[in-house]
Amino acid sequence: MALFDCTIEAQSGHARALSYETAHGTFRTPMFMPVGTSATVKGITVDQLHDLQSQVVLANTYHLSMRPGADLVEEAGGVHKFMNYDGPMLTDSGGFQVFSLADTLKLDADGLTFRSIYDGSYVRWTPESNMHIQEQIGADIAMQLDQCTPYPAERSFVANAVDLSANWARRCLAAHKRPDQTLFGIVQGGMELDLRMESIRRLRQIEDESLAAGGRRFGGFGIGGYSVGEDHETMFETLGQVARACPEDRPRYLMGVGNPTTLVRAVREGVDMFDCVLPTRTARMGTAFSSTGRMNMRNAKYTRDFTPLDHNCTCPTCQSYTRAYLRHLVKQNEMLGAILLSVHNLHFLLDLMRRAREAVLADAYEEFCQAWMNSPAAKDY
Ligand code: PRF
Ligand code: ZN
Repeated sequence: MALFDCTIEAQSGHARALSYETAHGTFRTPMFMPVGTSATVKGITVDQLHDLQSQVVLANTYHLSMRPGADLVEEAGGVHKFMNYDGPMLTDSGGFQVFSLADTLKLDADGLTFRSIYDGSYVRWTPESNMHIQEQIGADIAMQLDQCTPYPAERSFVANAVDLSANWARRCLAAHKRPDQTLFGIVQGGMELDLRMESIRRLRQIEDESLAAGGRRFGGFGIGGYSVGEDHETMFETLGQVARACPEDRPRYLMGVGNPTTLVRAVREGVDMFDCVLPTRTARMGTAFSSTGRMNMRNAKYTRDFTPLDHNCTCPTCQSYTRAYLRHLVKQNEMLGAILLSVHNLHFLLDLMRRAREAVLADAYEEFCQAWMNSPAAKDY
């Protein structure tokens, strides 16, 4: 297998099981990617990630380029060496962080200027400089610089973001050179189906022109601009058509979505990859995912509950610790509480996607989906 080869191993309805080659090993979809914003999945060691059979870790260009800086990560030998992780990694471009975190943001045709959340200093990014930073960080997959629109938004504003993101996609693809790293394009267009289709048409055209000129193609397609405040049904009105209009022979990655029921439904629509801070962030707030729905571990009903967190879970936390102990840790703000719940929540989503994959391989995805939707957990997410 050559680098960035993508094999469709099975399909069940629109749901797919892919395998994808990177310089740090093969990953298999459907797949959830834990978020390691600052080159760490908060509270989790790389050995624990390995034990959880996590496949790809996502890091953020925005955060790493500010602290400790892309030069330092490069000097360390790249992000893998820096964080002692040898599996596949992906960096988000920071397009989303800039638009969601920035208080002062100036956009022009050439790029954007914003103030760092770390020290208020002015930062200037162009598609070219962003590609250089992501090459310095050195993840296996880089994402194009894009403009994610909020919801609701004026149609003309969304149309403009589609145009800008397409122009940046062209410049990112032309500037991207690192041979052991691939670049994903990103689809925008808000909730407007025709703008989404226009965004995909532009990405395909950019790729054709690049290939004709002896350049590279996109390694996959990010689907951005969803989960920005709209309700789930609004997203699902267009998501399936958008996912399936992306090239069939490469991964489709729904960015920033981690709600278990949404994952199960999005896979049915033809989405392959997901990332989200939800499992680790909710863990730090004392909430556990479970086969019966969300559990707030601060709840007094767990005070004398000496049973495992989730009877149906095989994770290390559920093998060894009781609800009463976890409640105590969370109530006391002990860091072990956040760690043990993070392990459990990550296991929950990683395992859900492993089972989704098994269902696709058995051509039984519809049954898997129905079983999930009928389970007590489904309504809670
Ligand atoms: N663009 C990028 N990263 C993202 C998003 C996006 O639209 C989203 C939207 N849910 C999450 N992360 N570059
Ligand atoms: Zn567990």
